[in-house]
Amino acid sequence: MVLSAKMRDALNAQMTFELQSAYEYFAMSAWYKAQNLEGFASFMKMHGIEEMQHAQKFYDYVFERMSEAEFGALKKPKAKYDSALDAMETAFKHELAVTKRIHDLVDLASKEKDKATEAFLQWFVTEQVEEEALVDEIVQRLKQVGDFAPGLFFLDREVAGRAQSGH
Ligand code: OFO
Repeated sequence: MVLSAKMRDALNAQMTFELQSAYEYFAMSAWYKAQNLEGFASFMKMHGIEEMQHAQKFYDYVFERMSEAEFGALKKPKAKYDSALDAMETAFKHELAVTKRIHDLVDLASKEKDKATEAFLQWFVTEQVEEEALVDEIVQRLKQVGDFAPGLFFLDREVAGRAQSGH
């Protein structure tokens, strides 16, 4: 069944937002790299790649529903942060915004009586719980470390391991 125009536009907007998320995380990765924090840089790069895969899921789904995918414009991502913590807190806030958007999409699907889209979105609902928890955990660790440089170096290596294992 073809998507309703409202549902199609909302899913396309989310596809663009996922690409914007990737863009923000790649820019964050570049900032971490410039600070010689390679572990955080790879973590953010992996996160950016995941966001591109999320965009791909929306893209494929819109086609599966015999509707047209439409790309919106991307904004220039933020390039400078005050600290490793500032960048990670920004990522956390961004994930909260994603969660809100996904939940709004579920509400719209339910209003449109679109059961298939509601089911499709459940994967994202679960994924957001995981992503929020993961980024929050790193924010909390960064808060514990504070300005203690050796602690930050240690955490950077730990986060590098996370980026490799994907968790
Ligand atoms: Fe990090 O989230 Fe996509 O959906």
